Amino acid sequence: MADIIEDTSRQIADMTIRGAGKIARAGASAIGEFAGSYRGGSLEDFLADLKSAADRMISSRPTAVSLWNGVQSAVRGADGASSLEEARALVESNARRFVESSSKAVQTIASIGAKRIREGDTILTHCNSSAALGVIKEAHRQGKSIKVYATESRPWRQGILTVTDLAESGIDVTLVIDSAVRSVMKRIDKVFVGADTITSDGVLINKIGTSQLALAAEERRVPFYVCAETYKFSPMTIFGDMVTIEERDISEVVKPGEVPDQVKVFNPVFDSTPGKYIDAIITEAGMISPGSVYDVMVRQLGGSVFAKE
Ligand code: RUB
Repeated sequence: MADIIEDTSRQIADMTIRGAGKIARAGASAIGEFAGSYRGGSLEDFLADLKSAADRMISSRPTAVSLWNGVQSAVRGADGASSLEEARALVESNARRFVESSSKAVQTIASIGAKRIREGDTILTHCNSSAALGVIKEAHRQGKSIKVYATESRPWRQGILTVTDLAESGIDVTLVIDSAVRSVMKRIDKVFVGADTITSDGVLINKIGTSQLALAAEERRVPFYVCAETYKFSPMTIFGDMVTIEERDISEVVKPGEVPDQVKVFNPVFDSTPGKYIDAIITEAGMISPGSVYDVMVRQLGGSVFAKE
């Protein structure tokens, strides 16, 4: 397997590259680079190697459908090319287009989402989502005086990235441990989180603990917003496929020897939040209700959504 594919999938698997948007862009770029530097013989060889590269990339993290969508966007149409050169050029330009459009989507979400934030709002966010942080930072950039609470997000503590980013942007930010969520909800006006995957019936799959934010928000009638580019919508869920919830190594939770050997450790890293707890999903195509995900997906993907093998 080409170095670029091996290196990028390893960095995605070990979380050097993380966050659903970033892994999608990294996966698509790696496939584009793979095509650009391909030095094999025939078109058939290229298509076979491209398929292996795409499979390898997609398998690096199982939950975020963004990675699947990014890689599929990069390879789309290659099998209809009439020469190796045409196929390579197509994959390179597909990858570039995906990276550009996905970065633009994050900016569009920031400007749409910032409209939901009012002067004086206190916001809660979870983990480290570029889409959610884009919204919060855009509201601050517009001059709104806001406060943010950010969860630590055990075990990887992505909350440290979040509070550092927000503090460096000049935002008043407070770090809380994950189990403080229900307790701090009384201070919160709005919750903004990101998404790894959204199913066709509007269920959110995001960092473990997201669903407890949603429950605590529901209890206090605090609006709960999901910031998600539409490539986080999962076409496979239309057909009833379940989203795989990644479980990671127990070494992320306990140090060697810290607990007796017979203790089992369960480390699921994402959870699911039913659409009934979500007030709106902020996408680059506008703000939608969880119940509209299917329609948006069908409109965007057209007939190709039903072309599942
Ligand atoms: C990150 C996480 C983020 C989403 C969205 O989990 O759950 O909320 O990926 O991120 P991990 P973004 O750290 O395990 O990748 O909005 O940046 O795409």
